[in-house]
Amino acid sequence: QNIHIIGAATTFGQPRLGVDLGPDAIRYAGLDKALSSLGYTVTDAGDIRSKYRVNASNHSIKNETNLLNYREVMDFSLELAAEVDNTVSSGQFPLILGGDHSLSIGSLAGISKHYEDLGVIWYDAHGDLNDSRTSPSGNIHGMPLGISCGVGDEDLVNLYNPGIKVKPQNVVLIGMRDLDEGEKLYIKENGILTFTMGDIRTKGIESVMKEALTHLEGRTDGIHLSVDVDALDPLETPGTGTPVDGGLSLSESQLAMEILNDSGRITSMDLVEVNPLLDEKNKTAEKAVKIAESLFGKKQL
Ligand code: DIR
Ligand code: MN
Ligand code: MN
Ligand code: MN
Repeated sequence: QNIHIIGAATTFGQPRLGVDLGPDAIRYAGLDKALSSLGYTVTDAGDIRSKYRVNASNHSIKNETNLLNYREVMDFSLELAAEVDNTVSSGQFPLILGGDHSLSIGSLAGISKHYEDLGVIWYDAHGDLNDSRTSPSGNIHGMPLGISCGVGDEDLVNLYNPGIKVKPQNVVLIGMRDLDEGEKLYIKENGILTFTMGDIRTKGIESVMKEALTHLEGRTDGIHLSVDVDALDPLETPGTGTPVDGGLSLSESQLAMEILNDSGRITSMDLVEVNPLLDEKNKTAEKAVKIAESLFGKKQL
């Protein structure tokens, strides 16, 4: 299958500048070559880049000052959704490089058009299930999964194609170690299958990934994988805006990706929150490439 890379060069979902350079950092770390040598045809759409400037004053805010850069995120998401939609229509695998995690609003809006029951595996330290009422920060990168499940601002929820993009029962959270109170409540009320770092330490990553796949078996007709590099420990991936100690190792993450590859059920992927301005010699982008390689079939020795 053809892999179509889409650079989602956005930074408006959070305040740390430089995450919009993530797609190029991952390219420089050798993504195209790594995937080509696994036998794929790789094409690259280049970057979708916001028409708004990051250093402009008076960025848009909506709903009691708690949806920061609302207009910027909205416009970007629409553009990304269309590109992702076209990619799926043409039978290619969309690999979306970020950019902050608000980009998943757009990627899920584009992808979900093609599935009745899209599954989502959210590999992250965070749940990204906030809405404008529960968010402690107003940063939209803490909200994309909630928005895709139909919670929060109506215009963001109904962006690109009206309605809920993902059913909460089709979501699996992996790597959680920094959940806000509102997110915990949402997870509980909706019975979202959640694997915290504590669960991963107890059960092991292999059995966690198998449980995740078993949960999505039968009920989903495609699975979108969203990897936030802050799922990994900051010792592995320091170049990211909201690092949280006590994360996954590279090797565990590679094994997790290998298991997903073996299942043959992943139909699209985001690889997000790589910020080269916070990194040590592009180390984080190099880890991102290794994660993609494992997802596309490379085995650890
Ligand atoms: C926090 C941080 N839960 C928020 N979220 C992050 O602002 O909503 N997501 N960093 O990746
Ligand atoms: Mn294209
Ligand atoms: Mn995230
Ligand atoms: Mn995160």
